Amino acid sequence: MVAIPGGVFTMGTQEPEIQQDGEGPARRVHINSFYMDQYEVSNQDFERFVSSTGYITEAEKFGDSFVFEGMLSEAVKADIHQAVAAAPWWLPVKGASWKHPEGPDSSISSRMDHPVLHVSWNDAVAFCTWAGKRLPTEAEWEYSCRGGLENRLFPWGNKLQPKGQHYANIWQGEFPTNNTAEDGYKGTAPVSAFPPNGYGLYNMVGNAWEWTSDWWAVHHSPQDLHNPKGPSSGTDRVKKGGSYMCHKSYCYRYRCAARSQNTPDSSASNLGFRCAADTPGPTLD
Ligand SMILES: [Ca+2]
Ligand SMILES: [Ca+2]
Repeated sequence: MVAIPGGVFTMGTQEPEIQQDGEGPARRVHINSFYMDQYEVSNQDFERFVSSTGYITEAEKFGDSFVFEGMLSEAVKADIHQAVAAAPWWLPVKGASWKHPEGPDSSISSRMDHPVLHVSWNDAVAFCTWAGKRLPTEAEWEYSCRGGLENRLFPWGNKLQPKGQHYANIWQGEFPTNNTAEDGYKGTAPVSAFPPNGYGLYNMVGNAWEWTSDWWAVHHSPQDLHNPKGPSSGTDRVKKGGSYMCHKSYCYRYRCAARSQNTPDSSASNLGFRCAADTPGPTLD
């Protein structure tokens, strides 16, 4: 984990790109020092948790999970006859889980250092609790994402590709039909890929979406806040950072101020997490 110094920052933005997501208004937020995982939780990390606890994820209990169509084999696709009307590229795949991210015929054996996927908010909380940690609040997550920079779009600044270099795993080409993988990755990348931000954190934007502890709401007080924890109740939890599936044309959410949501039992092939803590906590290595 990395020690994140306490401080005050501007959360959200006065120039929201996606109005309905509640990216604004910009507000001053004070954050106490805390610790943040340097990387997204990897398959290797999650396997250690499962082998020591016997934990069964919600996707495994439900028997299916959502997978991006572009990652599926023809055999798996031929078996599916329902889709999400608003996002037809999401297919519910029987047997998809963290161990089998694209369904039963897929495996994580060559991706142990990639982010764990198909973990619900409830699964993420179980992992962090086991590790002596907790999920970050949305404010802690965004403060971490900004890496000490004020009012920038991305963890490294305002330019998506400084000097033509890729700083995150997102989508190049036409979504959802043509993924050129110009950044080197069609799906997820290792959790240590791409340069870290000013706090030494990797893949805060892109790669896998990351759960936070907050309930979702789109109206925020413009007042100064100290260590906000979000609304006291709700139906969905906040996720941050976007994923390898994000393209500016339809999901410009690989920005620190961007946000989205899912129900706490949802899981998908682009959604993972990292943990935070008040003290450094036990190391898992
Ligand atoms: Ca990519
Ligand atoms: Ca991420």
